[in-house]
Amino acid sequence: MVSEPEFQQAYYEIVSSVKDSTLFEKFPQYEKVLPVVSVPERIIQFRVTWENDKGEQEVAQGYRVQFNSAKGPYKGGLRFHPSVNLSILKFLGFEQIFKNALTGLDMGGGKGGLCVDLKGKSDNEIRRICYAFMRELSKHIGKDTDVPAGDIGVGGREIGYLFGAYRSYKNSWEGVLTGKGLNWGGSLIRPEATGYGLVYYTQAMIDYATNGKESFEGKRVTISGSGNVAQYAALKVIELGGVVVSLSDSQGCIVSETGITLEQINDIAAAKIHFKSLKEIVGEYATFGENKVKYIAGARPWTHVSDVDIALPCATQNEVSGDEAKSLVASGVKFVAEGANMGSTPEAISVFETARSTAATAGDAVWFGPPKAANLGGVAVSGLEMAQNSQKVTWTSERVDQELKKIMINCFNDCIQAAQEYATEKNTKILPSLVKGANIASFVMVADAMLDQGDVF
Ligand code: NDP
Ligand code: 8G0
Repeated sequence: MVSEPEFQQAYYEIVSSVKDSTLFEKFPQYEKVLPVVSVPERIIQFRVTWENDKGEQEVAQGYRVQFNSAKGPYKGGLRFHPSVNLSILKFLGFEQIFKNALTGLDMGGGKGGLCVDLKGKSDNEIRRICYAFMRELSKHIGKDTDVPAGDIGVGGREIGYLFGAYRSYKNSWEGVLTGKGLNWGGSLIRPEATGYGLVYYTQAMIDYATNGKESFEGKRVTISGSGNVAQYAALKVIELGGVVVSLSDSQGCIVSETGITLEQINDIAAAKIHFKSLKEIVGEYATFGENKVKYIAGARPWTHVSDVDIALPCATQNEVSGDEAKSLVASGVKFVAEGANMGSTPEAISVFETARSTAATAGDAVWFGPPKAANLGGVAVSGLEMAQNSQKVTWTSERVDQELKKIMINCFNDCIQAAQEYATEKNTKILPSLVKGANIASFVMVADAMLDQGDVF
């Protein structure tokens, strides 16, 4: 029986990459790391209860998975969503260990959340939920122990309430959360970082595959999601001359042949804070009257777009099936990079990886950028926020953006190097596997820290 399907999916992906390489043959000591790294150091599970606006008590299950601290304090977001359960948080926490290692900064891995639907809740209810959640979580975190941030359902507003609660319960103003407001300890570019970083990583892929001959200019890009990651990825694509042909939410998707505009994306960002659906937004905002888009209820964009060059899944896990991946390949996609964690199913990854490894030339190949590399810009700038907090300084947006670009390019190069050194595939002369490269490079970094410190013996 598969009791934790999402966690097992994430674990199996790493195991198959490292086992299907020469790593254990060259360095047998690494094999002992697998069973140890797969067990979280600690899981905290707790009751969260608050009063709703009608004066009734509500209750939900809260969690923090403190997965691995060999490389630094536990670091990773908090997800507030009705789908939250231990399997999902263990998969996210496990991914986070390896992703954080690839940033090159000193961060361990963790993830937490609350099984709740904030949609339709008033601002007062959201504040009471955040305070109630932090009443217990504050006992287990700290700036040198565990530093949470947002994730699905937890944005700037929620981070504000969570930080206020922590400060009040602990009588301490410290860098215990990232994604903070700019006038109370936040970093410039943190809201933009995941989406921008995803585009910088994809740019590195395009650059490598085309020998610097092509860029985002003129490329047609299909994006899913319409939250933090999707919005800033879309804005950066437009800035670089690309055309955003789709976005989506949990209810449906919008498709535009001529391109979703910057003004439309700004309207979506403003409306999403108030939990509006894309269907409502398209019907209510003037920018959608001027530039018509097609709304498709209950659909993901992948099978509704044509002539696309790039796909950026930015909503949630397992949102690209094997058949949808085939459809994307058939419509011309050459680059796929994941803003969402585990956006593609194993079947979809296999479609993309096969379209790379069996291609005759780089021009015919499809190249897949896995989430633990392609979306690490968010947590990387969280790491830079922690660094600024501990030095009590604020960097300019230009400096943070420069650092972000450097981190994304270093990570890309680490993935290429590890794939070329350890992957057993014969056909790496076309394009190396970034899935294998990211998994092997990050596994070695985490394994070395665990072996050095006696976590594995
Ligand atoms: P947001 O809450 O801002 O946006 C989430 C988006 O995904 C919304 O459009 C939402 O639709 C949609 N969505 C959520 N759940 C589902 C579902 N079950 N089915 C279909 N659509 C869904 O979250 P983020 O943009 O921050 O996160 C998106 C992804 O990126 C997640 O996988 C997250 O883990 C990952 N990520 C985020 C980082 C960050 O810095 N924020 C960093 C790295 C990865 P609706 O509006 O209808 O709710
Ligand atoms: O900043 C963070 O720690 C954070 C927040 C949300 C998501 C992620 C991620 O890397 O998935 C990290």
